[in-house]
Amino acid sequence: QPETPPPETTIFRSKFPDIPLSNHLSLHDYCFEKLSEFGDAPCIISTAAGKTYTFRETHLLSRRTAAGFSKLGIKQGDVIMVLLQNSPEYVFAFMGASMLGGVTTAANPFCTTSEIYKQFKTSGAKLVITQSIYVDKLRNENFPGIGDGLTVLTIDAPPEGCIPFSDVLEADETAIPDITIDPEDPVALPYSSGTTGLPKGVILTHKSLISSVAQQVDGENPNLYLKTDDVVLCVLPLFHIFSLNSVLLCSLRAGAAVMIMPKFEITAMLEGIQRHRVSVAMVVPPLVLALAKNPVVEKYDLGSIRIVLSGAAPLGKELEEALRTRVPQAVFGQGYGMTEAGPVLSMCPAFAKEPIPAKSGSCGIVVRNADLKVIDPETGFSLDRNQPGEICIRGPQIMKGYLNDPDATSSTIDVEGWLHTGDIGYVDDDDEVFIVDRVKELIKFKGFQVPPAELEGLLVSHPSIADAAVIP
Ligand code: 4UU
Repeated sequence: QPETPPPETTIFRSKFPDIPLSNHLSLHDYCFEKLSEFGDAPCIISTAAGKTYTFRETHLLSRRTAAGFSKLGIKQGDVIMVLLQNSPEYVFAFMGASMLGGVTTAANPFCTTSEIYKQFKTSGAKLVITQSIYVDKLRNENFPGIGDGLTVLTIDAPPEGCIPFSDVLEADETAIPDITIDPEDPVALPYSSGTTGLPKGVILTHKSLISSVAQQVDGENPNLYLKTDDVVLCVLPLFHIFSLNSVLLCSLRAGAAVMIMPKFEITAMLEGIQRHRVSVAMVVPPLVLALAKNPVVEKYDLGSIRIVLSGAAPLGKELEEALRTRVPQAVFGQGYGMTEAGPVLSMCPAFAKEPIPAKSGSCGIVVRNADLKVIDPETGFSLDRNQPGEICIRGPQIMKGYLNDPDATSSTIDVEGWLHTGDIGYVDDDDEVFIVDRVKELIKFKGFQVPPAELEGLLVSHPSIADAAVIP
């Protein structure tokens, strides 16, 4: 019996034209490329420290950090681990590492000691930057001794054996070693369980992150139009790719300020929004819930907000409607991301400079300079519009692969370069992406990943549990 040939692949593209992408810059040079245009404009507003850093100051302090890391022995290709709440030092450490050709792996400070140790160990981190309250998480039998094999910097008063981060900020910025960065070199190593198993290091290169940022904020008609007078809310944790990429890196590139808050606390956030006239609020559904439902919101002026961008988890229509009544002047929409995808796959077109309206519940349109397809998860054949299937993405922004895990890499990115997301969705007649389900093993809690395999491992480690299966 002759088999029926596979149908032709239906590829979905952005409605906005492709843009030229840099193929030679390092991430820090790309982000600070327009320093001469807006060097004196505010870059980081720290609510906790009551301090504002201009773009020029942020660049200088990042360079000093690079020189300071170099003095501590960090070399090109080395990994540094960041275990921090959002803070200006996060930015200096990430950018400073990039300037040395280093790689940042960031972890949630709420992770347990053993989770942090696994990431520390598998990433091969040479240095940890944290806060004094989390230093105890680095003291267990597995970690090398602090100050004795393990270098730990704290951004506040250092406990015994730790080095104050302020030391690196005093290094001589002209002492950065002369290195050449290849765009294919890694710069960020977030951890994600992907479609199956335990968390793995996701290799994001200079090229991937530059491409992803450019797909959002570059060009004549940016898909996510950030202006130099924008103030972007940075309350989502920077150890998650949504905040690192769409909040921080996009704002740096576009010349917008970020208002950095160490953690989500509704009153502090509302005060910050009112005081600093926040204009772009990047949020996750639990934050939308707080903004839409908490009565304290009525006491504050949210009139400065022009964009609300929600992502990282599905958002119900009722919640969206409830939020609209609280910030009626703002354009509301979603972005759809996945750590491995660099991370942004699609973005609401109503955020563009020349906006195109989007429907409620949609995750926007596929980003520029990328291909998206929807496949039948059984046959792998591509599906047409309005037919739900597994979403796949291809483009210069996707990860290079998982660290030291060629099998997981090849089962996620196929030979044609398509990254399989494990999300079920469809593209409608207006090119808008709708996510309807998930086929991968993943639970999301407040936008954070909870890999079932990790919970199963924890459960079966209990002497009275023979076997366990965790499902959403
Ligand atoms: C339904 O969640 C993220 C990244 C999100 C992001 C990044 C930049 C959103 C907007 C933006 O601008 O990454 P991960 O790796 O933590 O989780 C990925 C998974 C997806 O595969 C999908 O299942 O999180 C889910 N997800 C969403 N689901 C992400 N965004 C959405 C969404 N609706 N808008």
